Amino acid sequence: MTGKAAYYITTPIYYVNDSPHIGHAYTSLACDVLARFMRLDGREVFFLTGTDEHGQKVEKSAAAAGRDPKEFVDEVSERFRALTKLMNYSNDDFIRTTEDRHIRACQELWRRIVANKSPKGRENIYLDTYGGWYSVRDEAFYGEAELTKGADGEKIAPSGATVEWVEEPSYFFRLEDWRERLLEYYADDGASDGGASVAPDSRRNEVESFVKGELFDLSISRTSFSWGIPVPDDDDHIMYVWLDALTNYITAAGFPNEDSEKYKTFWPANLHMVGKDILRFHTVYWPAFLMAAGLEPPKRVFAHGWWTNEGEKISKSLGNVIDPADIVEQYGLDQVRYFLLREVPFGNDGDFSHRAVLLRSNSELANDFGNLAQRVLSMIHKNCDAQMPQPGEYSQADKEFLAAAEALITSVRLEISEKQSFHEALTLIWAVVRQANGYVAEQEPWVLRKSDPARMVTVLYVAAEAIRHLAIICQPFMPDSCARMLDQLGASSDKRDFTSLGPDDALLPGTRLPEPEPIFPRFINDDAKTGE
Ligand code: ME8
Repeated sequence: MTGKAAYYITTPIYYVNDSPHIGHAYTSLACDVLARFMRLDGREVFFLTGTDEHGQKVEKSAAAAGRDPKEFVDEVSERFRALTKLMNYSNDDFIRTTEDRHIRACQELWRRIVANKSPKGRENIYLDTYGGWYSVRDEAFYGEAELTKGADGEKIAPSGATVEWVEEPSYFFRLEDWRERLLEYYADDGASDGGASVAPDSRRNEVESFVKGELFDLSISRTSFSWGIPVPDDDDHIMYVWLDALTNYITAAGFPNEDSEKYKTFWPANLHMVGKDILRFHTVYWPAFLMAAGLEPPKRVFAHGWWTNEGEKISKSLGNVIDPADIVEQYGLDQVRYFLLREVPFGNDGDFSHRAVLLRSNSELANDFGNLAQRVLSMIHKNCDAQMPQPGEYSQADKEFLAAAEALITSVRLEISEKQSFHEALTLIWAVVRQANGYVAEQEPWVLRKSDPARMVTVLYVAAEAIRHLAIICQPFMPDSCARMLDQLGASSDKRDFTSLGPDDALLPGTRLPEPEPIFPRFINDDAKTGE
């Protein structure tokens, strides 16, 4: 979709019991690329990330560290803020669930859910006693039938986490009454407005069959610990951490001030990006809570897959957690950003391996793209007096090649804005990168230098124009490297958005060019470094 409609995109807010790892970096990276893409496409964007700071898991982690919970969350939250800087995310806000604005929003949401009746005319929330299994690690309740037996006879949740028996007074949300409304919500294919409400399709099928099955009322408050947001008018209860956490998305949009410009502009959110493990919370509980409060559900939830490390599940106990700071230091930020979105079809699981990062950095970034720019710019520098040359008349081959570069944005836009197929978008872009290399190889400007210097100039200009298109379109993925490439091309800094694609804002002949420098280094495949 093009046009100027506002776009609100969110990452999950991260639990502050942990340090940032590659999984956290991945979800937010996908959002960042989408946010940058939408801005370059002329849309007003609000990109939110932040930290999820309440609940039993965080309370336990603080206690284990011998710290007061607030002091603990203040410190750990900063690590996630640092991640946003490290990864060069362009988030517009960083929300913390311990902030007053959020506590206010949660309590108001609760009140509204209480004030409204369910579609079956019943109270949405009622007080009872919860007796059942709870996993602190997942912050989730499980039915007996979902559990398996561990090695020592302990009960294990489908996620692999252990569960404990919980019995305490609790408020319940009448989830079952919202089944029909939820099914209608999943059926909306959103063809004119950003796609289906749950994506990819396999995930939509998964939640649909969950909701068609037996739906238990959801326990939404806890009484056996205190690190959470008090339930309005009943201080003995704190809200279930997922109800609290999910509400962050409307807090940041200005709720409960629904008359605010921000709320009117950005709610409902266009896209909640999540990992597949938290699909149910976002596509069942969250829309049901919102509908019960009389608010609109998000337009779309996209669940991506999980990363393994060199074939193994990533876990603290295996000691194979990948710290984004380490790989950024080793390979460079834009190389990591490119790799994470290129390596795996977005939505599928994928494996991180040093060999794969090296291969892609060397062959696709250094060889295919970096060399292309370096060769063309060096020839211009040497043979055209370090200025963007004035091209002569275009040949048929020039026209066809430039037309392919100019058409690229249309197919890339479809893959990114509507399908979140980042890998497909990169495949399409790289097809043009390869076409550009083919063009230069075929036209042989180094031969033309002697035989037909005027034609050489045209060839170099056409190649530079194609590189400008590629660098503009790649900006969301690799902002710093593309900015450097556009600087080297002498592309005006206010002509780098998608409206500048096409011939009207073409590179200006006569522009002085700096000495070209390689943008993407080649990595030596050092066995010691890869551990292979
Ligand atoms: O779930 N590969 O927070 P979180 C890919 N606080 N993604 C991974 C991953 C991996 N190996 N490991 C984790 C929470 N993730 C809640 C969210 S939102 C209202 C509350 C992803 O810190 C995971 O799928 O445990 C999730 O999207 C994100 O990291 C946050 O995980």
